[in-house]
Amino acid sequence: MTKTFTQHPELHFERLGEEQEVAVIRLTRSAKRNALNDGLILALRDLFENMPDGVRSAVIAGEGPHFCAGLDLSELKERDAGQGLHHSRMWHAALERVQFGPVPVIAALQGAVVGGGLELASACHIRVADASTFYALPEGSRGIFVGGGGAVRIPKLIGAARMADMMLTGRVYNAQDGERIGLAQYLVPEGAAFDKALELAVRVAQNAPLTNYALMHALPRIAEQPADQGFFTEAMMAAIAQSAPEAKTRLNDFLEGRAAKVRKQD
Ligand code: 1HE
Repeated sequence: MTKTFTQHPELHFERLGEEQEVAVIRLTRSAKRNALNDGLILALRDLFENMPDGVRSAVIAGEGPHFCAGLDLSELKERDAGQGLHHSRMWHAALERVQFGPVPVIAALQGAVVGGGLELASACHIRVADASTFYALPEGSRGIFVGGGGAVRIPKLIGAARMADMMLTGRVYNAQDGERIGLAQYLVPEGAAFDKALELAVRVAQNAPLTNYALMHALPRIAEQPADQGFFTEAMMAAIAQSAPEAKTRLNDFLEGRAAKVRKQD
């Protein structure tokens, strides 16, 4: 069955790479600092649920000087408790499709990565930040709370104490400190985040699909299991991965000198 998603005017989609294997998804609402309104959140979900066949990794980026200013505050009208609950659950459903979707996702960050923008970034598997990046959770000062999964995902990156500090005091982390505490895995010069993210996405796309699946779907679950169960789940996943024909081909390639060695990086 051919998958199709509905094109959204503020969510640009294209495919790059020699085999068009990398999906590039760009928030194109720079006049509003890529603030995420309900339409954009639903479009993200639709896209990840209907990612075209042949895509093996993805990059999420924001147009303009900022990655994403978070929730579109102009839509934050009076909601009763039930509506607020469903709104948050809508974000959860969309970002769950990013984190546990079809392919690893690399976020290319610059400028503001704030509020729901940080929640979106934290649902991605790799974050590449350029030197202009800054991170904040202004929900604390807006009288609200995170609602896009941030309370679950952000403490896994930086710990609950640092997240509480960001929300209680309005602390803003710059790019260097963000990388130091674990908000991003890569820090690159200003303007270089997209190219680095694309380079990584091309590399990630070369992995065996089952390995990428294990890293996206098994690893985070194993990390949450008690050690005894985690070891067991790891053994099951290892057995499944190594029995795939592609794993056997790759192992033979190494043993017969056709595959790259691990080399020290400069
Ligand atoms: C917006 C938004 C937005 C900008 N919703 N319209 N997020 C925040 O609390 C962050 C709010 N935004 C900012 O602090 C700043 O806009 C930025 C640091 C991101 C960028 O500053 P700057 O000087 O480049 O832009 P600007 O002049 O502040 O904004 C340009 C326009 O974007 C302006 O609209 P305009 O019609 O006057 O031109 C802004 O109103 C608009 N804009 N950010 C709506 N967020 C699932 S729960 C998640 C909860 C949250 O994410 S709360 C945190 C929300």
